[in-house]
Amino acid sequence: EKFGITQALEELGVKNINNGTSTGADWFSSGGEIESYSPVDGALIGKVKATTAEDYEKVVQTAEAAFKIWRTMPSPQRGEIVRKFNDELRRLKAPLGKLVSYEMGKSYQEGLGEVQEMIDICDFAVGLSRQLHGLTMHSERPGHRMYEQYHPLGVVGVISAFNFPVAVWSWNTALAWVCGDVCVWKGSEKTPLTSVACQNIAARVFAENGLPEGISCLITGDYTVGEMMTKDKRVPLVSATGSIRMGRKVAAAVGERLGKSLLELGGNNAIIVTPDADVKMTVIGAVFGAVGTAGQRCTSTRRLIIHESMYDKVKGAIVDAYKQLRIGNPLDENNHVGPLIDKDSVKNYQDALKKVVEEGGKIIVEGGVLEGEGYESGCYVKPAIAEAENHYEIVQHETFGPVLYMMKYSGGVENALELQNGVTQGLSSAIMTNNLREAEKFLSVEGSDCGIANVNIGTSGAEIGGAFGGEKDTGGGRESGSDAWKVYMRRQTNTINYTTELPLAQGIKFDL
Ligand code: UN1
Repeated sequence: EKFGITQALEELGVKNINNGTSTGADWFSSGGEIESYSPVDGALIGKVKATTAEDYEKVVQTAEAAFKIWRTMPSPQRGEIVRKFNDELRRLKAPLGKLVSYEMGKSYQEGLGEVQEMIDICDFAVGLSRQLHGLTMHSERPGHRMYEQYHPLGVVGVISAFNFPVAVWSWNTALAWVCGDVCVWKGSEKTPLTSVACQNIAARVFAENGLPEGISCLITGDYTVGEMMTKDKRVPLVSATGSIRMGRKVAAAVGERLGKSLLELGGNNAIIVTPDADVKMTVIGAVFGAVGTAGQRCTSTRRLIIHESMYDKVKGAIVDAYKQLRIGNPLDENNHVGPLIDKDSVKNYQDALKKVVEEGGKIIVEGGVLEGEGYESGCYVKPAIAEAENHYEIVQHETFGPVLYMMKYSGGVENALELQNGVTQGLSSAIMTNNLREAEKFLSVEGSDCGIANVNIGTSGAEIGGAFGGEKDTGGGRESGSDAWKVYMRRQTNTINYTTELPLAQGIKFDL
């Protein structure tokens, strides 16, 4: 039995593997089949059916009916349900982490890490369920009280990507649930089985607690299924993670009907390495950032902006580190780098390497697709590094794979910041420095323009406690920690008059 996958699927209740039928949680889909192949070994793991327009209608009605029940449950009690869901995540961490690793291709450690993010956000949400605070204000009118409260929005649509097939869903749903919303989730069609596994866990917890499954709904399929939600007025908020191209479409469709969207789109994340950087830390941060998850995180390090005085030293240390990388089966914990998600992604990676050379870049760590034993899926590639200039078209573009661009800056940190901010995306950024002035400049109003700005840490691996997301083409949305919950609720300002007079605001006199 390969890597214990069959057992993991059984523990997760993902049924009927490879017999051509659905895999559980199947009330939501009756359309064409979606096959899920593992990039690890190219094997067919299972099939699910796609959601049709009729299925979608049923799903939204089920979700709307569930909302009527769920919204009246006190929020701390909803938190208690999230706690129970979290107990199940803790119990099933290993099989779910394994399925994530096998279906998506990230290392088992990172698969477990992703489930850990789910556990952490659920803990956060449980605490939050007692802290959905609004403010109270002093009314300008005598005998009046004014305060604000937050009410749930209704049906929240979640569109997530293959690269974090479970964590990003939970960032949205754990918060939305305690806020009193119900969720309809369209996971990536590249990772449908992890979606089914999560839906099964949620459905079981809701059923065991006498609650309708419609609090959590799953729809499956490609962008056309996502469009059913983005165009649907019954879905007041759509939270979407994915490419900038996808985000533009979502924002336009949701905006057209004046809905809300929360967008977490591409990044083009850089680490600035100053003359005061700790080289050892820089190497760890940069290499993990560039090759971790095979460069398929939104927060992956795409660019290194190195001061000329440090350039040769840092370049040498990083090129040496790349020589130590072991590429192969991500379920084997000795490997650092697993496969890309599919062959289209391999093609994008190859095109990027070709393009950077055409534009004048110089490859300093050769890439290439691996062949032979262990690499049968055709999705394993060598992490590559190119010396390039920031203005190259390919450098401006996010390639979802292990391609790192190195460039030099001279003079002060403001020159590095100009390069760093000189892209259309604005997700994550980092500076490696022991110089207080440089670090503070980087964090200042004149510094990084990204949603995430780290000092002496790489660009990837954010904790759930902070708000996650970024500016410019990254879409402006914030998910996960801090006060990101507010976007899942509608704010109401309430003013109560406890007198027998009716004074008007702004001192207006209106005598009858
Ligand atoms: C993503 O790639 O969409 O900060 C999410 C990180 C992870 C989440 C990445 N905690 O790298």
